[in-house]
Amino acid sequence: MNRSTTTELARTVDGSSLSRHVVVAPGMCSGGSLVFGRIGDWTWEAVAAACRTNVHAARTPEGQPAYLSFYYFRVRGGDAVHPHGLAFGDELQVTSRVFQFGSQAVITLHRLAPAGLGLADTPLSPAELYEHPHPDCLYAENFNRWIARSRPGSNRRLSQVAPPDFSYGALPRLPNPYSPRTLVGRAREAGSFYATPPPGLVPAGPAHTSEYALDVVRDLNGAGLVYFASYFSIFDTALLRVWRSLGRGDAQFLRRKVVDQKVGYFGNADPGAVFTITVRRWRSTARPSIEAADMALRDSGTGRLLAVAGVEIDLDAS
Ligand code: KGA
Repeated sequence: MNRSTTTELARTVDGSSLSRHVVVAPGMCSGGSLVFGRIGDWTWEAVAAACRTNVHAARTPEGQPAYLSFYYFRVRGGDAVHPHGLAFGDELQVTSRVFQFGSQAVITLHRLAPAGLGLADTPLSPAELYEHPHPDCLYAENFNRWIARSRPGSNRRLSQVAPPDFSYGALPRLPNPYSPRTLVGRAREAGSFYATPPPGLVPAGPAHTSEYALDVVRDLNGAGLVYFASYFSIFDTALLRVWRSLGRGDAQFLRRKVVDQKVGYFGNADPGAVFTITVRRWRSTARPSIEAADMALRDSGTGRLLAVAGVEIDLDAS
């Protein structure tokens, strides 16, 4: 079939949406963070197209590099498409839509549908993602804020600065009830997405704490920042240690089905940083196969909260 030899064909659906046919290739599927990296690339492409901004080489008004940084990343796995369930050659229809979120931020929503569902020409509405998601599809929500380094060469204090050509006025607005601002703000304040435990979740066992030394080979992106997708793999490294301590095997970890994952990014780090990661587990009383991990990543030297993650996994699938 000719189509399956083409990895991606993006087309603009309207001023705020991109649609593409994707054949899953080795660079976007694994038990790690590759798929999140790819979704993030689609966010940048969608924002570049919708805002007519050179996202990939953006500059502050003073001419310093500006980055469309990831501040919150949520992904919800579906029955057919879920983050670690993609295989070489799977065909997807990916629809991405960008929403305005103030003068220095954007929200981008993505639907990864099995190509056979025929959703290529169905626009992605916020109500679909937040209220009636298709059970087979993977949905992702990216909240990005424009940043620049406050001091050249240091990632420790990033500040909000949008490039002068960032044009967001024509974008649709995300309806207020769907805004992740309060959810993320609370997670930052509490160091947890589970400060108010969701109904039906009860603590499972004691908290685990481990250290992770920033790996400059794997964790930095081409701009020298800790790569947003690496936060996923750093949290997964901590979670895998917990699974091993429970006697669970690596094969089971690789087969895990993520039904929901949230990551909030509150700070970056420089080479030489060591992180302390705390993992608390929860289990569902209604569905015993559902387990949640509530994780906080802090700079070991200063105790500063850099990121928080919450992940819900269906153990039956692994
Ligand atoms: N609880 C406690 N303190 C809070 C808070 C809360 N809920 N909300 C805000 N604050 C504090 C915050 O700590 C800060 O205090 C001040 O209020 C302003 O917050 O001045 P202080 O004492 O430090 P605000 O307005 O949210 O700004 P900020 O957090 O200071 O700065 C925003 C950014 C986005 C710069 C910051 O959150 C940040 O650095 N986030 C990490 C972004 C990141 O590194 N993403 C991954 C990088 O990679 C990436 O994105 C790409 C593109 N990649 O890898 O390819």
